Amino acid sequence: LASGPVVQPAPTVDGFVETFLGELNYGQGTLLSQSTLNDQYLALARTVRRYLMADWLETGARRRHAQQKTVGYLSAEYLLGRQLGNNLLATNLQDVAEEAMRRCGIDIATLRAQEVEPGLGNGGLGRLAACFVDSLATMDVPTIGYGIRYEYGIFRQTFEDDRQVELPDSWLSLGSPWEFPHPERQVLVGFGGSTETSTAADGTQHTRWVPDWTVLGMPYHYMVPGFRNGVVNTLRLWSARATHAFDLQIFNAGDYTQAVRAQTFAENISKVLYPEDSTPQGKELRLQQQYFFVACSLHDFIDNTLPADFDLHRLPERIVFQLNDTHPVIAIPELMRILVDRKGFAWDEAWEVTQRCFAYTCHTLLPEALEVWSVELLGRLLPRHLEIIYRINEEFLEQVREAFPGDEMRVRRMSVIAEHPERSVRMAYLATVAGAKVNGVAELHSQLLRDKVLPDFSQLWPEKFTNVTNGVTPRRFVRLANRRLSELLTDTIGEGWVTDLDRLRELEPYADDASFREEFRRVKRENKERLYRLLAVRDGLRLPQEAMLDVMVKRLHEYKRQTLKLLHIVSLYDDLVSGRVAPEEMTPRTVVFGAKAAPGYHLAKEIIFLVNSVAGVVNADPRVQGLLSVAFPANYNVTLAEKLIPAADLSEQISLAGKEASGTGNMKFALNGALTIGTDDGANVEIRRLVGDENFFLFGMTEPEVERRRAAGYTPAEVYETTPALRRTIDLVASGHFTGGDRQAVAPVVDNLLHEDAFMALADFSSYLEAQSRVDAAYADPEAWTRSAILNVARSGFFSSDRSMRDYLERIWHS
Ligand code: 26Q
Repeated sequence: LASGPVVQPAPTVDGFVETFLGELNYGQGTLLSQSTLNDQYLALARTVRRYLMADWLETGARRRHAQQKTVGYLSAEYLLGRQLGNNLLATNLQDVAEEAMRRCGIDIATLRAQEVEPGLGNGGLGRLAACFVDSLATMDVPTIGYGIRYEYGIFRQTFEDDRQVELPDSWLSLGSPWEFPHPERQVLVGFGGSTETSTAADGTQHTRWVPDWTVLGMPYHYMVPGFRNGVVNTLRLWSARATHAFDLQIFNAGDYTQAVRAQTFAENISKVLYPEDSTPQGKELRLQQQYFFVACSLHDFIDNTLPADFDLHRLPERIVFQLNDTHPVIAIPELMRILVDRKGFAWDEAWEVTQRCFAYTCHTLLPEALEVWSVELLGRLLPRHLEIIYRINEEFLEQVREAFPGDEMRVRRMSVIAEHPERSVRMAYLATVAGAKVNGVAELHSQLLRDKVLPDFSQLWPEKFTNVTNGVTPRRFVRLANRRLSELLTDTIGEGWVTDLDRLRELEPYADDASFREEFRRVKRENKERLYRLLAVRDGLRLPQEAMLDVMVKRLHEYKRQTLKLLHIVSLYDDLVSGRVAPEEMTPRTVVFGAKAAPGYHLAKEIIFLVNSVAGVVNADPRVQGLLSVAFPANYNVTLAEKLIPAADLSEQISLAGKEASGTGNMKFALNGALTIGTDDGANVEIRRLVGDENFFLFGMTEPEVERRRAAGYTPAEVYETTPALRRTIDLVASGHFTGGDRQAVAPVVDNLLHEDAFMALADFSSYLEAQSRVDAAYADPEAWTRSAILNVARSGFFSSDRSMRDYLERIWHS
């Protein structure tokens, strides 16, 4: 058996053509001359897949043999993005495949465009999981990514009359060449029912859960290739199937339609990704999803991955489950149940093992986003788990009483069970009590997590808390998305940067090299041209080539403050049309937004409407032609991000300080040579520290200033009254200028800003505008701007997710 990863020899174009035609003929059952684009895409994907298969099998065998500790990444979301390009890159087959397709008379770019990306995530958290598994494969860390194979991923966004309309994302409908169902690894999962306790002859009690309905989990395996290192790890996503036993019963009772309905009911569990990424409702189906994938995953590892005779007392030597936010936290009582009820462990023994098997990553600071489940619902769906949670809590609270005698207030504050407004389980507290480690996702966030979200816990267990700043994979977000920059980098400093991003430092001296700056600008220009060609075809947009490209892409949220960006645009527009600023004084700008709003988040949808309305009027106004344009291409996703980010000059990271846990788009922009305008929030803080103050446009209140301002009583209307530029801007919006005179249509956003403004956009308006003037001035000096852009690239190597993974290994998984 091979002991290390084996890198396969490079295949030939002839061999590739032969395999491709074989897949087309015998896989798709068609002739090249008869085949559709989709036939060709599927055949190409299956061809690439074949080149990965030997490495996949070999990696699996090597992992089984080596018996090392595995990382079990538990995440309800993986926002993978398209697979074909990534897998061609990982296997170094890009050129061979392109030439092979050319010989068949096929343009490979057209085939790549056929792929519907697996959008199995909402945004940052899901994309982070995808970056992490990429890095772990590239670093040859034994990893299993566990998650849910949603039949419908994040909705497809369209606009009708400037308003968001959601369409289902049926990403599987044209065939899914990257997945492998494994029916032999199916798992049975129970729900509902009750618990039974019996007492043995020796007096020991034994509890058993008797569920009243079950579903099957069907695993689908996805390849996670490392970058040209012969490693292919596995992502295992679960799909819900009806059990035969269940419907047979009903069939036998003669009720055919009822049986079919039962099947549909079971299969609903993995039907659709919930599109809310904050303040989610406590929906029963969502809890079913969470328990479903977690139960499948634990069973899969314990009973189908470990050797049959493995002593589970040593489980922590073989697995660490990383909890990607609280969504998989029900895994904690599930492992306790497995060990105590099924494997005969004593409670204390099981607790000891469980505590060492889990670590928890928190991704939020918003109190309303902290997940809680009502005791009523949890007890109905998972009665045994609720009992276990109660016992964990009892023993934990005893520990608190011992550490802080007489402090019953503290005990109530720290209880895993909240009493108000209804009795419910605080999942973040459960994760903190049970996990060996708790981490935030950027330095500032981890600090606020300790001080604001979980202060009592960090006082009790200071050593539990740590930080791991997020990162992004340079393979997808630089090497694949920005081929031109990648070639320039490789020509300049060699190709080592792709797997050792700190080497971008070697670029620093070139910031002062005029011919390198010229090349760097050429790369940006060509990326812009490519983007504008795409947006012309995709969205019918015509954008000027020369203007500064100013990009704000992220989920639509009040705290992220897309409205602040919008106020800036309106203010620029007003300055121009009112003559306060002469055309020749204006630095031409194109602003691009990309954002999906949760379908039930009404204010967010009103903001989308307003952005589209402003874009319509601005773009049609001849007075600002070529000086100011606004584009809002629909359906921002990973695929579009890969086109937008490499073309951007300016990255908008303008959340209210203390609200954005980290951000990861901010990192992608910096690595692609955009300058950031941003608040002192999340990972912006670290970006600014690394790239240098002079290469970053900082504005806005700091987190402590936000706190003080709020404590003093924040009244947005006062800011409006006392800031003339703001007043003009809001008045222009409120007048209906952008909505064909309809004042009613803008009222939801305007009224909210004037009377609520929960995220203090108005308070930061002046500071933001002032920073934007600095941006305009800086952009007017191309040499200085380019120098800053190059330094952003050179100094952002820290934000590789490879570094994040090293930090997790060092601070969390190896301890
Ligand atoms: C929870 C329960 C029920 C339904 C939905 C949810 C849910 C789903 C997704 C709650 C939250 C999310 C996603 C959160 C998220 O993406 N957070 C972001 O995580 C990034 C990676 O750490 C950070 O960079 C961002 O700052 C953070 O907002």
